[in-house]
Amino acid sequence: MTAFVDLRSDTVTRPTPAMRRAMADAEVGDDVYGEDPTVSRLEQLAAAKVGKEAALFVPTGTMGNQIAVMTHTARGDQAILDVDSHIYQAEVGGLAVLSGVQARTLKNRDGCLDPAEVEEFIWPEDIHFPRLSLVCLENPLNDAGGIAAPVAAMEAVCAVAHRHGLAAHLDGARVFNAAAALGVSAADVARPFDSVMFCLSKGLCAPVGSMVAGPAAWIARARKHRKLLGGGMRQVGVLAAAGIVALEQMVDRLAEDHANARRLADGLATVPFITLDPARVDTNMVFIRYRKPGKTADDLVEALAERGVRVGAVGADRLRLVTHHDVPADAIPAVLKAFGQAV
Ligand code: TLP
Repeated sequence: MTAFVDLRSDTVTRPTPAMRRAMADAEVGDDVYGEDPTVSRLEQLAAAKVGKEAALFVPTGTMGNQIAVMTHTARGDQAILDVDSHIYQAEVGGLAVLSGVQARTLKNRDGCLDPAEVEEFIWPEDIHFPRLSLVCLENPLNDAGGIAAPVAAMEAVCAVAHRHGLAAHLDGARVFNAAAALGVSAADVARPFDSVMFCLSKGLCAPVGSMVAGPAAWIARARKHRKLLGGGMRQVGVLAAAGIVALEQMVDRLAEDHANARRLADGLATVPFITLDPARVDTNMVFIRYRKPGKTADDLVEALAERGVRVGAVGADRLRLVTHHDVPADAIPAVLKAFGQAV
């Protein structure tokens, strides 16, 4: 492969040798008939990891979130979402297109919605009003800097939702990063929610796949929605096998990515024209501003690429760097040197 240090996302991680071996050896069957033993094993393991009754293997995080929205709502319903959330911002309007759900957005404070603001949004029944049926949170909240909101903050929002008969879904694409940052288990992070989606294909290095978890009867309905969306896969144990390795072997090392992100943030804070708040680096993401007169984030992306470092521009002057398994600790000084030259 290339000599690039690729910090664009943890989605760029490649499957580990143990995953490739497990994939080659996987016992498989037709999963639409419920006959793939490796998928069943992954689903049981995944449910246990997030403390839910059952889980469903889905191709992507996007499909997992959309299945969750579809399973919690009816057409014409409203959902309360964070304006910075992936479901609202980065799933191509799927909730409107696929589920006929209207988004009502609020802005998070430090990575979590304010329970009082959520409660204000919940109007009493009126013949004119759409039914409000769902609140979605995201932890860690990617676009807010990958910050991990404390469990108590999430609990307070879920308590409001439940008091008013709304369901609560967690986009926990990186729920194990949140858990590591907070010093709790993924089950603790997911506990206040009715359902959770998490990805195997990001920091956990599986090539493909995400999980949706929740009560068994709800997962049975979600399974039907997965089929509706074309996500019913056949001998998919070859992919689930990598997912099992992801959950068994790759969770405990995420703290290394967090330590590397912090090293990166501390170093970047001393680079001219770059601003960031290292105290906001909770997980494996570092968001920075590049403010050099006459230059844009895209210019910096290009100058870094010439020096073997890939980062992503997420705005005119904003960039995101994500640490992961394929960025070892000893790559960080080289990245900082490239920044020093590129600015
Ligand atoms: N995030 C990707 C991009 O889409 C932005 C990334 O590089 O971070 N929820 C969250 C919080 C996510 O960050 C992502 C992917 C998803 C859902 C969707 O997962 P996939 O890519 O598997 O559909």
